[in-house]
Amino acid sequence: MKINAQRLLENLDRYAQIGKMGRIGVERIALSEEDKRARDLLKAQMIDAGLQVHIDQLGNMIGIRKSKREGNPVAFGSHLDTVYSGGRYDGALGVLAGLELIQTLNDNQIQTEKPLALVNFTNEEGVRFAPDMMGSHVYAGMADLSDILSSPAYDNPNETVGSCLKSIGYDGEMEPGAIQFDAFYELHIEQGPVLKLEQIDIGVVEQVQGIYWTRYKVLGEANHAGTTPVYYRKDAGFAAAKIQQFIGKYTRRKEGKVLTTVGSVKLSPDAINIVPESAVFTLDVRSTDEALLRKAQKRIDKYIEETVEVDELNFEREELVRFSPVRFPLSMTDSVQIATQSLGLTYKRMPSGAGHDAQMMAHFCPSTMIFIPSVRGISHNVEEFSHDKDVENGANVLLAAVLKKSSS
Ligand code: HGY
Ligand code: MN
Ligand code: MN
Repeated sequence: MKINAQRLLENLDRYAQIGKMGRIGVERIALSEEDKRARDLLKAQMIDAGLQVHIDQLGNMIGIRKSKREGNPVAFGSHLDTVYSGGRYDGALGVLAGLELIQTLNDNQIQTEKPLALVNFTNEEGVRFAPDMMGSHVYAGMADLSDILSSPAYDNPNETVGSCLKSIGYDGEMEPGAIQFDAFYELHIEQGPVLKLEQIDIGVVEQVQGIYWTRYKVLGEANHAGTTPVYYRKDAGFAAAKIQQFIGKYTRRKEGKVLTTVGSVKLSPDAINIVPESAVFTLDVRSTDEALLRKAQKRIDKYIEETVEVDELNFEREELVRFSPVRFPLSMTDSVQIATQSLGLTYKRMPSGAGHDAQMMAHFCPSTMIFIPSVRGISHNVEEFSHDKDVENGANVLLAAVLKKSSS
């Protein structure tokens, strides 16, 4: 049995119109009006596919397909939110391939032994509200719901996760985690260059990098750009530039083992003729090795403390995310490999550089991921693209793996 590729591709295109950006890009920020529209469409399609829809208190959407017997459902899904100037596949592929799986079983009147669950997790990207993988993080019982609901938007402290959930009408009743899963599968684009470069159809994901997110605020003193001698300056911008240099060099010295990114830098008052009073910047550190993660974080913090001291400045440090690397159980990664082989597709067992909801689900039930190739390895970019054939292959691997998992 195979999925209906045309229906899946059309559905991907339909969701890509919600928050459409440029030629093929999408910007659908978590808890925004666009997120609401995509959620409303998914809810209608879940009901249309005969699923029992549950919305939890963090807006996670779970559609249950009943089966021959009671029990914990085999779950699959991902997220509908995107980053700023994002792509149409990151997240949406996993949710819509999951919906297509359900529709294919309906077309063929197939009843599985175990129930099935299609999931859309809230705020996987974390670009407006920390932490990322928020919905799955809470669903897996790894964070306190009330803390998360009070998490403020980076760009507007008056807006919180809770207030925005309410405004889009997805502050559900169900307690996160109330529905236990038998297993969890996430189909996702690789978002890197490996599968494409090696001309491989499917990535069998064995582990996911750990992620540390920290926000720093370096505090100097605003002063006149023309009258303030160098020795008299408390230049937060210059200190931040030195720190960024150090961070960039650090990741190049540890080539491939640790990745560090300064993705956001905001100077204030941000004027051409004023020595910057403050510099707010973020640090994203990643590695599959927790010890290297900790070492990198410690070394960078030490450099920041030294730099700030020498320049007679102050600084504030806010830990946003500390997610450990996870390794998926062999039983689950083998189930993806077997499904891939049964379809005559090539595969590579590999790690994931990006964080995913499956990384959180790994703390809740046996989980794993399926990757398809990303053209030019581009993602978190409006040019993100995967070929139709790869989308179809990924969805068929998901169908085969879930069918097997839910048949006994
Ligand atoms: O940051 C990540 O890796 C994911 O896209 N949220
Ligand atoms: Mn994603
Ligand atoms: Mn992403």
